[in-house]
Amino acid sequence: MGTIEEPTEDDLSVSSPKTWATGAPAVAHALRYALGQTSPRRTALTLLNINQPKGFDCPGCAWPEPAPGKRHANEYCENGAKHISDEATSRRVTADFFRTHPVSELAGRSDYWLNQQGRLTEPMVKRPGSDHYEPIGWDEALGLLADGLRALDHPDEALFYTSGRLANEPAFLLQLFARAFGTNNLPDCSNMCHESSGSALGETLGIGKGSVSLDDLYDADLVFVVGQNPGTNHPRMLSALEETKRRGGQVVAVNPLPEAGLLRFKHPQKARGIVGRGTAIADQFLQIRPGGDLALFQALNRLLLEAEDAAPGTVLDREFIAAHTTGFDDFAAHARTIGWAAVTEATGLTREEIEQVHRRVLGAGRVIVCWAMGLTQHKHGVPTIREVVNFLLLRGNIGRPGAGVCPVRGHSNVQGDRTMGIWERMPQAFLDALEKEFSFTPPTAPGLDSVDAIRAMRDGHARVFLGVAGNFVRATPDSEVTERAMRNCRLTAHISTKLNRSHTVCGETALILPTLGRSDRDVQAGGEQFMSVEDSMSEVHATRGRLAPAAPRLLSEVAIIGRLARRTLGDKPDIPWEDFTSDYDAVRDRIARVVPGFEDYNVRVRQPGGFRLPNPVNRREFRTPSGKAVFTRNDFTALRAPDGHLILQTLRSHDQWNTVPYAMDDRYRGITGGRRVVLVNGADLTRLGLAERDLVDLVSVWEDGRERRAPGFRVVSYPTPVGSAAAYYPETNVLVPLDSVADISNTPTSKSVVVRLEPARDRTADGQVTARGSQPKS
Ligand SMILES: Nc1nc2c(c(=O)[nH]1)N[C@H]1C(S)=C(S)[C@@H](COP(=O)(O)OP(=O)(O)OC[C@H]3O[C@@H](n4cnc5c(=O)[nH]c(N)nc54)[C@H](O)[C@@H]3O)O[C@H]1N2
Ligand SMILES: Nc1nc2c(c(=O)[nH]1)N[C@H]1C(S)=C(S)[C@@H](COP(=O)(O)OP(=O)(O)OC[C@H]3O[C@@H](n4cnc5c(=O)[nH]c(N)nc54)[C@H](O)[C@@H]3O)O[C@H]1N2
Ligand code: SF4
Ligand SMILES: [Mo]
Repeated sequence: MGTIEEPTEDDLSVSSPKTWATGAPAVAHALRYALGQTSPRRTALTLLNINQPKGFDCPGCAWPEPAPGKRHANEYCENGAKHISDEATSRRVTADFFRTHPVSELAGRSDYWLNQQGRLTEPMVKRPGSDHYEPIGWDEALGLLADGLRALDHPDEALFYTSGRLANEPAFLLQLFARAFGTNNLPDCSNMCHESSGSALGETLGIGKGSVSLDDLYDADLVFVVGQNPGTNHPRMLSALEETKRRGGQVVAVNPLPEAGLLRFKHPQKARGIVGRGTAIADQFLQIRPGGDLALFQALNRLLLEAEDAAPGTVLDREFIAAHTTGFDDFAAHARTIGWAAVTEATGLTREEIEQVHRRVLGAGRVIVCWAMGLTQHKHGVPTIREVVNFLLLRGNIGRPGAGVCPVRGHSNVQGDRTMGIWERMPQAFLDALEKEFSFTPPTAPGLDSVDAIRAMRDGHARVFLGVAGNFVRATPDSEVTERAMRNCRLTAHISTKLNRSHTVCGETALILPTLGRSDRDVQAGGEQFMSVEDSMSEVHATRGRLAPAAPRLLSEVAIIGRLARRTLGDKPDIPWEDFTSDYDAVRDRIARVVPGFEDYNVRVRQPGGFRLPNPVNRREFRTPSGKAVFTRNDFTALRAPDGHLILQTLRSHDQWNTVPYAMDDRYRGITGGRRVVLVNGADLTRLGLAERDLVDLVSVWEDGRERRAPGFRVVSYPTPVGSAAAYYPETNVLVPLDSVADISNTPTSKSVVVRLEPARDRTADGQVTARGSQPKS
């Protein structure tokens, strides 16, 4: 395993993008990563337990597992195996490590290097004025944090950030603690992820979640996969789509990039998947311009209205519209004004292509639309998703088998965390239920989301930051602004499994509180514990760590939050934090009484495969003010970069988990040995006077006139639509202006950043750039 070298960007090699995803090489690739992290024995143990009824939930994405009887012995994908191996690594970060590496040095390290150091092992503190983390006992660490919280002038000066890695039980306790402390400041990764979906679905259907199950997906006649790269980010979704196709369904993929998994799929667990050509996934691929999806769905809606005019009573589900919806007339009047010239300009698609999709829709009794970040992270993300809902409502494709909305979630429990109350704006009914159960009055003023949390730290209105899982300073936009904001805090603390940049860009006092991961066995006073999670399709099930904990001094998240809450709050309000820690059944009993749908939680979560939360939409019950589903009228929007500029999307490579790159490769896109690359259409290269491999800086342009620069990117010619570009997150977060957010959801517009490419300014003497790139030189 040896020492970890900083990666350089000198080995960049580019081949043409792959046209298929998954298969034998993928499995070998995952094993290679696993064996680089730990022993063959631990690798085998890890892989035997992932996604099995008695094992742990994959800590990767939120794609659901098939019902227990229908699971493979290997119910995981290449990336799932990598995510779990990354956690189960045998490498360790010890007190010695921090003695050798001052914080100022660590702040100049790459995300890759920090993560590769291994699992955190003991609590550490960086005291004011010091440049080193040093060991601290748990009692003292939690006492320091509790004192910091209590010393604030107002509870709203504290921030409690989480990422969707957190399981239900600690998530419920964290929001309980924050609210008992007196604040709704619960920013989370969802603010930067599917917030636009939650906003649009809540407003139109009355609940901010997807409505479909795996069986629905299998039974659909037509599935749209929009703004999503499942081959990399939700690999087992491809097995589900393969099944849809086997049963005669069709798939339409909408994406600016010809992503490998959308085109062809080879199933790694089936012999025919390993050899041969595999299954073609997309029956039709629409290579859309960034941000063109609103126009696309408006055009499809107009075509449906016109088809109904031509053959009344045959196209729209008139009965459903009359009985279950409002706003149809206003929506329809507006939809009829959408013009073809504007649509083809906004989408980059031809009228024939869109009419071909329309014919597929007419031939499909049951339609599902799946989407992810390609829709949510745009300024008009919410209207786009509302237009998708209009599209489904027109033919009654909501609330019946084989049809519905499918926002495909990212983190394994991001949906569950919201269900548990991790949201800065939980509805009053939830707050009332908390009050009844715990006899205190939760604050009602809305808290801060991720973007507003940064503003509050920047402006000195928030002074203590606690991050539970996640990597706040790397996941958020405008890295330089965010880092200054974080450094402005009096006290920052992180409950984490692995070292990341948020530990190195810290407040005056900083704490690292190391914790058990998903795969670690969790033994408390009441015996061995398990936790539970909710996937993207509202299935709630148990997750139980099976490996020996990474270090003897780790505490579980539940224990850390429980002990911190006790130290901070004392016995006011009277909440039995110790009971919660010794037996997680005690937490679940409370969840059962506070959160609708969790009745008999402790019994039902022990059934193999758990249980599914009911979605009222599937009974055609819409919890909107009118009690009906809502058609909306959405202003036509198209994205356009000024002359000489491109619209940049920031996306994930095949070899990373969010802010954590595992390697410098992106196999399916044909890129190896470098992440500081920008993918640009060949015609734009010619127009901009650039050549393949040129070294450029990406400079983002925003109305505040401030220059944001990501230095040292290699230009790669790639089939992205003319006028657009793509580069990896988080290296490009420095370019996303804090104030460039989606309307309504306040989600950073990570998929549409206006940039220009300039010849690189800073090169090292030999003309090379290092992977450190934009990070401050220490
Ligand atoms: N291996 C791996 N798996 C992951 C993650 C990871 O980092 N690594 N992250 C997890 C998380 S938290 C999330 S949220 C999900 C994210 O899953 P995705 O949303 O698939 O992730 P991104 O890489 O952001 O890719 C967005 C896709 O949208 C396309 N796109 C960009 N702009 C547009 C547009 O305007 N219109 C359309 N139609 N398409 C567009 C891009 O070309 C790309 O294919 O993945 C989860 N799974
Ligand atoms: N430019 C740009 N920015 C983006 C995006 C984008 O597409 N483009 N995507 C956004 C999206 S969709 C998301 S979800 C966010 C992701 O943002 P985050 O969720 O904040 O980031 P992660 O990289 O998933 O966090 C990784 C860290 O989590 C910790 N961790 C891992 N497992 C555990 C665990 O079991 N317990 C605890 N306590 N800690 C653990 C480790 O210390 C690890 O370093 O980023 C957002 N930012
Ligand atoms: S599809 Fe997602 S949840 Fe399933 S094994 Fe792969 S990464 Fe894990
Ligand atoms: Mo996400």
